[in-house]
Amino acid sequence: MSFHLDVEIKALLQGMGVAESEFSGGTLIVRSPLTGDVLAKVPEISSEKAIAAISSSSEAFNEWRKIPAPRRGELVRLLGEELRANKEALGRLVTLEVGKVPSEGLGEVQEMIDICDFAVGLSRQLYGLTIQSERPDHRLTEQWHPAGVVGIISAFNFPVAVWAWNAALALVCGNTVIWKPSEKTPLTAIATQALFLKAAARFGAEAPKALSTLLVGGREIGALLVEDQRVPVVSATGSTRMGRDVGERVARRFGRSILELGGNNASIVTPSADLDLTLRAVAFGAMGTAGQRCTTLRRLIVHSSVYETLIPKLVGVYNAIKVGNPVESDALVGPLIDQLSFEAMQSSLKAAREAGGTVHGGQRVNINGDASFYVRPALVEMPSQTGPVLEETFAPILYVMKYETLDEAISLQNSVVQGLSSSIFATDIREVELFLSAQGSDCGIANVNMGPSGAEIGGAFGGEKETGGGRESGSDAWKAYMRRQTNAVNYGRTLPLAQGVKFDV
Ligand code: UN1
Repeated sequence: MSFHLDVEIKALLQGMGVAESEFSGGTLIVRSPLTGDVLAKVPEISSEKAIAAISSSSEAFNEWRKIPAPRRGELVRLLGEELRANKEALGRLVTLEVGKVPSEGLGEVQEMIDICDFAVGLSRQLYGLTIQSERPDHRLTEQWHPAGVVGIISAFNFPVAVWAWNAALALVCGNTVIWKPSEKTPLTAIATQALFLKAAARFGAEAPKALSTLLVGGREIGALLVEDQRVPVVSATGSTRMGRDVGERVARRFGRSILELGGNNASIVTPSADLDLTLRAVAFGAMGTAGQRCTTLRRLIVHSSVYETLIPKLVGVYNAIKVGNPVESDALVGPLIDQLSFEAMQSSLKAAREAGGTVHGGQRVNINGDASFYVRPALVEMPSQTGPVLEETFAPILYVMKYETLDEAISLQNSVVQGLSSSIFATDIREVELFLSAQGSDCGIANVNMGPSGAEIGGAFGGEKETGGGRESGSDAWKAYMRRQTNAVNYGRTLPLAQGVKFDV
């Protein structure tokens, strides 16, 4: 092998300020999907220590909420500086731990930097409202207060950006954060926490010790966050199965959850589409990140008049795309995260064949031996939207179907249980506007002339139906990390009651 992953990992982590004891001698074995090699053995936290960490975080909240929001923004600005200074190293670590191609590894860190910038500006806003009171000499307003400890449960595929979306907002809002990363990606989390601690040290003593806490461990550690009354907000990214469980348990104790769950994202290609642009967008949307984004394009709904032009070309792109180890080559498609993911992909392809689908690609490619799982992305022509097409398989499978009328296409796109992202390829304004109207896409994200993935941080990110309804990142997503308080003030000398009620004692 031309590179030594464990040696490089050690140098990267130490370069970002991580002590060796944090990634060696532990029980959580971390493998690189690039080669299957063991990268590190990370110590896991015990339940007792995790419960104590929740206590420390609640105490830290009592201090942090007193700091003015623009000053809290300064800490997030420093975090953004640390991320800028360490972009190459952290991006590389994302590539080694998750298998993302280098530009996507770096892009993930850029997304963290962007949300820090966004949150710094937000720290001087967090606006409330003034509302007209129905009573004389009264003032009615609404203001936003921090919620408390925010639990963040993140998935392997965006191992650090999703933490940053949540943490940057939560921190400027005056909350403390506790992070339970995916068991598959603790190293990028440990590095990110080290960078946070550097920023906090530069910020000074106003930053309480337990402002941001990292809990490396299994499911039972995540469950502690989900069950604990002292964690009023739980933000969880992952499968619908996980989210249904988290959502129910958090709701039972009247906590708030922000859920980012499965996607089964479709694009509609209309007769007016620019087919060259469509081809490139579909390639990135469906094969980028080896199909392992929640926003990955999974269903392509193509008008019958352009099907015969577009699909053979697309199959050509699928045949030509370079699959490989992105550290050793200029491959655009890296490995799947692990064997389970490979098996899930193969079983979906089998089900697709049984349902009458014609499969192009999808076979395993031997790049770095038996312990890594590289595949050729699969394009599957389906006679109808059935079987595996209705499910999210977290792998590069694109199901392609034909349609005749736009109403039929929109109805196909909407008739799955997931509702994250969607897009239309069209230059006819009527088609575009219908797709964006109330009768159009039912998803949280609806794009025009681009694929469904690769959202910018400035917009609210999230989806409807079994995607969970949460919104993170831009727009007014910050409100989910705060509690709203309505304030009515009587500055007169009488006591007029609302609704004209009389109660003279
Ligand atoms: C995810 O896959 O968990 O829109 C999030 C995108 C990225 C985020 C994806 N900005 O593809």
